[in-house]
Amino acid sequence: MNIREIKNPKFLKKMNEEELYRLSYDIREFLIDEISKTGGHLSSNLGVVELTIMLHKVFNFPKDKIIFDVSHQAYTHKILTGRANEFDTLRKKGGLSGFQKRSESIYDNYEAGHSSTSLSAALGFAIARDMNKEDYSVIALIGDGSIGNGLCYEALNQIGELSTPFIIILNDNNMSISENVGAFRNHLDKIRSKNEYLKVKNKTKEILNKVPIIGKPLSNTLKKIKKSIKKLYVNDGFIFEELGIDYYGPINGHDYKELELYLKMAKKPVLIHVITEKGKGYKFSENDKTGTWHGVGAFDKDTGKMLSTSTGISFSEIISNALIKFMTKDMVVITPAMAKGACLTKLALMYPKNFIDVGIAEEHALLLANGLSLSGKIPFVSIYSSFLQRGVDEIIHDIARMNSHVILGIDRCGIVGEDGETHQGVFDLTFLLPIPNMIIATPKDGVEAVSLLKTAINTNSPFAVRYSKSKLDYTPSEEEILPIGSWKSLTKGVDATLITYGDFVIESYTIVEKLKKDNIHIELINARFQKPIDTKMWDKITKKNKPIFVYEESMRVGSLGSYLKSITDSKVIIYAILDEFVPQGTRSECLLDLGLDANTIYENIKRELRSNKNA
Ligand SMILES: Cc1ncc(C[n+]2csc(CCOP(=O)(O)OP(=O)(O)O)c2C)c(N)n1
Repeated sequence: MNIREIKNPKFLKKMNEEELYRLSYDIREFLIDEISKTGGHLSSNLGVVELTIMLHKVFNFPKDKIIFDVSHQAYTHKILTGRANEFDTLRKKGGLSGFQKRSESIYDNYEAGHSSTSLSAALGFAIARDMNKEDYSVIALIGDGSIGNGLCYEALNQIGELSTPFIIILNDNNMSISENVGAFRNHLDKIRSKNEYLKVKNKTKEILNKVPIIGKPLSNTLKKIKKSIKKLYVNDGFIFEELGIDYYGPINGHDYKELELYLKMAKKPVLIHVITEKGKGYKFSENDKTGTWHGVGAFDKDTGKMLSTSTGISFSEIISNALIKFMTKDMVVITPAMAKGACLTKLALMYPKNFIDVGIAEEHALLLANGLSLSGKIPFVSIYSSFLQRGVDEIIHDIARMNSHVILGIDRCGIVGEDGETHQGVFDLTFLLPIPNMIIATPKDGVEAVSLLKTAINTNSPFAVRYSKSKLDYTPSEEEILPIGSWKSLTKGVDATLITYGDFVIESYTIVEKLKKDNIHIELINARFQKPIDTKMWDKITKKNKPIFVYEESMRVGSLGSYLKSITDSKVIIYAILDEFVPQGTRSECLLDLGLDANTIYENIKRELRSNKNA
């Protein structure tokens, strides 16, 4: 079948089992082909092809509503809803989003990117439906990694007490990005491996063999089957049943007959436990336990070789190597399910007793760290900037208020690019700056990153070290403990001061050099600490009575610049992100669109200083 010609999912209604299997084969080929060129979430999507097809066959979207959790696994949904033709633009500027996107299609009811929001949001849809006395199904599709997050328990707590029709599909591939962790994972393991399960499976097969289900509407026979299958599960005591949610499963998520039977039965609050194989259909991603194939860049589909063009070493890797170097018996490195992305797998293997993967549980990670710190340990929480948004209260109410020695290694700060709005690391400074006791620092390069980490380990305070996704040239050198709050003057200049930090320091050198050619001389300051500030240096800067430019890869409101502006009468001009969400694109494309690329800043500073002279 020509996948690109699919306009909507109506054609599925008439398909028989054989045709459906052929379609899943074609979709997998298409996905491997397209993702090998653009990059994207490969394994999660290969795992849910049959499940998504059967959902579209059984339900009538968009009248029925489906919310994909995270929505990184919604590619087959995009294909079936007429977006296959746009896959060559996947995750590119102006192109198809890697997640559900309401502006893309009437079939996308919700948007995510962060995990574990689907149950609560879908419940909102279901309650609104009941209030309006409407009749349609609401489905939340969530993975076994994402259902481990605390948000889901808040939702389940309410869902279990309702009798409104609401369908949860638990897509269990026994994997988060890498192997899933935790007691809930163990519970799902137990369900899967229970002897009763096999008994149930055989019985189900027997029943299925008696009825040719594919294509038939929900009939009386089916209702009877539902009753007899249901009976097989009674007394299992699985957590969902205990919470008042009908549980069906585990079922084979690659078997169309099974999928159709169970999806058609779903009424009332029900959880259907579907077992799928992450990465199915591509030999390199099948059985990948490390998460290598979860999210990929472009790759050679025949050899499985990644085609990365970027060279250098990432801040994540530099920090992780430094953690290994500085490791003591009292240090504890914590990750909320991001060991692979944060380059912590080597450390985890070397120091299993000093490493904790808490699963997708950012808020828990922070409180756990606080408890460890109050008991004399030195916790380092490695966390992506955008995922830290979840933990604001834990930082304010717990860590900072108790002035605990918790180190936050805030990864993916600034523009992250292809994942778009939900993943840009542009808010953390805004929410951290007003918090008392916090020390906040952003290194300009690898050497400074390691020095800041050493400083954080040796400073008894909440300490955030922020770093970007960039890859760098890095030659290790002896790290030093930096005076808290110290800035560094990098170039001399009498006409103005340019204050910046992080990756923008490099861009600023270019700006300063270009201005020199125009006979404009600027003092460049590396404000490596955003809190506290270097008050001595700040006094000197303000006394010059010359314009002060602050250049930041962060939201303008709540930026370092806005703080500095609030404490001086000098002219402070801030170049930062205005009041908007930053869409997907490469980092340079995003910066250009935001007017934050080096050339635009150079032009702006030049214009500003010339008009200042003329005034
Ligand atoms: C709050 C939050 N933390 C971390 C992530 C990064 N992340 C994206 S997908 C994923 C794994 C999800 O696992 P699961 O729900 O089992 O889905 P699968 O990919 O296995 O289908 C993680 C940790 C995220 N998107 N949101």
